[in-house]
Amino acid sequence: MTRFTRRDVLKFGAIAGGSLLLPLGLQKRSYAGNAGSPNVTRFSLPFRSAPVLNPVRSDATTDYYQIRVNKTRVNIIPGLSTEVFSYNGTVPGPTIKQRKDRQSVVRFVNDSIGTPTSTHLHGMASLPQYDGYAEDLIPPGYYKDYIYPNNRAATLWYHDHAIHRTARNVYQGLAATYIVQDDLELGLPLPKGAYDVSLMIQDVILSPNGSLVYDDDGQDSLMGDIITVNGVPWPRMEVANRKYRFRVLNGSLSRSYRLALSNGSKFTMIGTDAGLMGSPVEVANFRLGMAERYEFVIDFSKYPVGTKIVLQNLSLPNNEDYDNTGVVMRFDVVRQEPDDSSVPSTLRPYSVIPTSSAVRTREFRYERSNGLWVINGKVWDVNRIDANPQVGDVEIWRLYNNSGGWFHPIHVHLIDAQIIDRNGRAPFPYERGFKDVFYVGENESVRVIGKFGPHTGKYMSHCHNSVHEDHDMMNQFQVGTGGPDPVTAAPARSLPAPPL
Ligand SMILES: [Cu+2]
Repeated sequence: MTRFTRRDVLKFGAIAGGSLLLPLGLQKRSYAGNAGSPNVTRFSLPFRSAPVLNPVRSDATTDYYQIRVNKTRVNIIPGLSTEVFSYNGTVPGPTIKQRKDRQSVVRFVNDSIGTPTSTHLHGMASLPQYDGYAEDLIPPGYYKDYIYPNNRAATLWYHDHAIHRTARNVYQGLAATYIVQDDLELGLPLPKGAYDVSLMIQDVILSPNGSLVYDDDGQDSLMGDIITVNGVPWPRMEVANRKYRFRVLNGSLSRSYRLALSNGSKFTMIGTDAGLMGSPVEVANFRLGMAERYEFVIDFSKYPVGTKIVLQNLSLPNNEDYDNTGVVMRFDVVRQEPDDSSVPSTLRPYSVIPTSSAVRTREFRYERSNGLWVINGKVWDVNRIDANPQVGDVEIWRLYNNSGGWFHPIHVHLIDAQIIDRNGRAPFPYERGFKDVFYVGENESVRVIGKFGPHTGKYMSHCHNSVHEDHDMMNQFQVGTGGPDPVTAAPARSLPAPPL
């Protein structure tokens, strides 16, 4: 197994990045010498959902899937060809839909991207060797079969997690939705089928010839000037005058959104990162950091056919941003349809974990130091363990960002946890559910509480601004003692692969 040192990766990054870097700044379109990405008329392109992936085969307990990680060309803007990395040829990749407690085996075949990949199924409690550990790489010409227990009903996503390459690999297209549903959820009268819609929001920069421009502003953040939903710039979604359930995921590298509806209507929030909340809550807008997922219902029956409602982004950093990043997509009410769905007042059993059940508190400070992003002053070290909870231990983690200049959405692998408070105040109403990403804003201290397990072994925690994660805001914890080694327990194997 190849291990990359930080120096190797920086060297490679400098070579690979040279042709991509353009002197862009985070400012309005009139920046010097560059016209920005090619123009796209907002709300002119039709909304689309990612394809759903069918298993190669199934048996009594397991569905087997195959995904080729390849280089391909897509049209992000009609008429312009863009080379991307993809899962099975599409950006975003295909959606996997699973039932809780059926197992998935997903084979990822790295056959043509020319760089190592690792796949993390974000939100799943996978064993360490199937969790997409950043140094557990699938080199070009190799494949790996990941086993997923599907032990949670939630909106998850799978994406690249290769050490020091995550931001580039995800930016180039390696991200997709993964949905697990259980009997409890399917028994609720929520909108289903075609009325249960996933939205992956991302932002990109394109050169005049259509190629992706990777500009992370000196390893700070990548802020795109085109907002895409499921790979389409500012799409227009035609809807019936009825209720829809939306599962929204922020798949951007560095951009946070504050979503709101242009007519001032409220979202009925029903789910957080780890699935349905205890009960729905109405909010006028909500903040969506990178990798966070929220689920909400919009009832379009309140509006006459012909109504157009824009999904807005109220979060424009420092009031200085590209044109058009304040809007995301538009819903056009185009037809009448009956609607037998409803949002029940109780969604699933949910209780707050008492702080008295915590056996210890740990503190993690997320800072910038000498041009690097660090946790408690340290960069990623595969040989260092920063926390060692035992299986079943409830711990409080205090996540602390002492900077007024940037925010960090902190992702903890393996566990689902709850936010206790933020700067001593209660979490926002829409955050009151189980989560695996915790938005730590400027000058914020966020306390989260969760139970560690069920697996033993090493798991990662990191900022989900992937630019920060790559340089080098990532650490790891060890649950219990021993456990499967994430790198050696199920290593990638060279192609050709035997039948699944
Ligand atoms: Cu960060």
